[in-house]
Amino acid sequence: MNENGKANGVTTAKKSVKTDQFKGHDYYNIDDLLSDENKMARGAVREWVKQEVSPIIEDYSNRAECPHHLFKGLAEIGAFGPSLPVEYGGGGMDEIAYGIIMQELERGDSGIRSMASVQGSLVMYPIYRFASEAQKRKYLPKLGSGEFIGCFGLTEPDHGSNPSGMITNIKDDGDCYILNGAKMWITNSPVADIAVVWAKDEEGKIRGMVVEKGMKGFSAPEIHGKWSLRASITGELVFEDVRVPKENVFPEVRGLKGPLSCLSKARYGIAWGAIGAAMDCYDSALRYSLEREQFGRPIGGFQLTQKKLAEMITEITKAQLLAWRLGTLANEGKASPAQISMAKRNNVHMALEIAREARQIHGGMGITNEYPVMRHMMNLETVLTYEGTHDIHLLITGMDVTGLNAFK
Ligand code: TGC
Ligand code: FAD
Repeated sequence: MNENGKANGVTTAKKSVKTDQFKGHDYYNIDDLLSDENKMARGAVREWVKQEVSPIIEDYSNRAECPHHLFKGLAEIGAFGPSLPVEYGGGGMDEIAYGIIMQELERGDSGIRSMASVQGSLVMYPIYRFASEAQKRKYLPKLGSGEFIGCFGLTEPDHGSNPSGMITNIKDDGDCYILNGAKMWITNSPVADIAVVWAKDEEGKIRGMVVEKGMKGFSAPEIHGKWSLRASITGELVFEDVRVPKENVFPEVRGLKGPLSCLSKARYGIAWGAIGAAMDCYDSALRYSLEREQFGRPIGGFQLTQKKLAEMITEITKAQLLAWRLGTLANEGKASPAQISMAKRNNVHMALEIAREARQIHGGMGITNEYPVMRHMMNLETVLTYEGTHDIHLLITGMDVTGLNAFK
């Protein structure tokens, strides 16, 4: 918005609204359930997002460019592996702190939260959990400090929801394995220094390994043309007879539970993150409803607008309670994969519905980048699909409650 009230060449009628009219998002006093450490982490990340992300994000998203310079800042605020041990590059905090950090990042943009989710939960976590001590010492401090960027390669061009069908494979060749295959839709792959890659061995067992940038036969071309998550860089991973040293292969873990346990960590973070995107859309819609007048009064005075806003804050509150309870279970090591699936599915869908309703409240202005809602809405289309689609998570719940497996 410029001084003349023009946004993107469109004249708007903005009035200033007193923020003390806002009730905020904490409708059920969830703050009372948070520790001081949780609140401090939230405050620090919220401030960082305000300073570093909000002023630039529309521009980067418009240009479909990833603000890579934020990697260092993300490391400094402890966004990479908040609940991993400090000695391995993490933040040493609890799972609720991890969730709330993801919430605040996604209030800025899902792509920024993705940068942190991938680095912490999909790269540092598998190395911490599955790699040899030497590999942990080699990679984790550099990942935690943002010196190294990592990516996670599970999805293949022909195997998305069904990763167990993967064809990427390794063959034993003395002191190394020869890796062949391709991965698709990999967040950060074109800029990554290392990739955690999942491939089948000669017995057909899924193995995890660290592949380093510069290894002969390894490339990571960028995928262009995304209308969603435009401030996040996505690419492929292509392996043509890449010689991966044996010490880079995770020694113990076999099978799909390796990558799926990393996904449980990341899906948990998304269940919280989506709330942040929903809050930003709700804030914008509430503010606009009080500023914008039609028929001689603020549109927030119309019953249909109030219905939208009341339902938004109700759904945000339900999602917060779901995330908080999931967090307490996670702190006790008791959050099951199916419970995580339910929260990821519910909260992302909730956020997408809120983005759509918020867009309506903004009328025509809602489709512009003067407001954050359309960007969040487009981002959330990806969030609904990655880390397991909306329907895959429904089937995981279905399997859990019936004991019958719809996938086999
Ligand atoms: P299934 O036979 O059910 O399971 C195989 C083994 O894995 C265990 N398991 C889990 N372990 C930990 N956490 C979980 N969430 C787990 N889910 C299952 C399971 O107990 C079993 O263990 P064991 O000991 O018996 O071997 O496997 P399935 O082949 O039938 O597949 C089930 C299904 C469909 C649910 C699974 O394949 C799935 O979740 N598919 C969705 C794929 C997915 O989510 N891909 C995400 C790719 S990464 C990504 O999107 C990153 S986005 C990054 C960003 O934020 O930018
Ligand atoms: P498909 O599996 O082909 O699914 C297509 C449709 O069919 C979906 O609606 C799905 O729900 C439905 N479907 C499939 N199977 C069933 C079934 N059994 N019953 C009912 N419906 C079914 N992957 C990574 O490994 N690492 C990453 O960093 C990563 N980042 C990503 C970033 C972006 C921007 C995007 C878009 C994706 C990313 N992914 C990543 C991949 C993501 O996890 C997959 O897109 C997702 O798992 C779905 O796979 P797919 O796109 O092949 O869809």
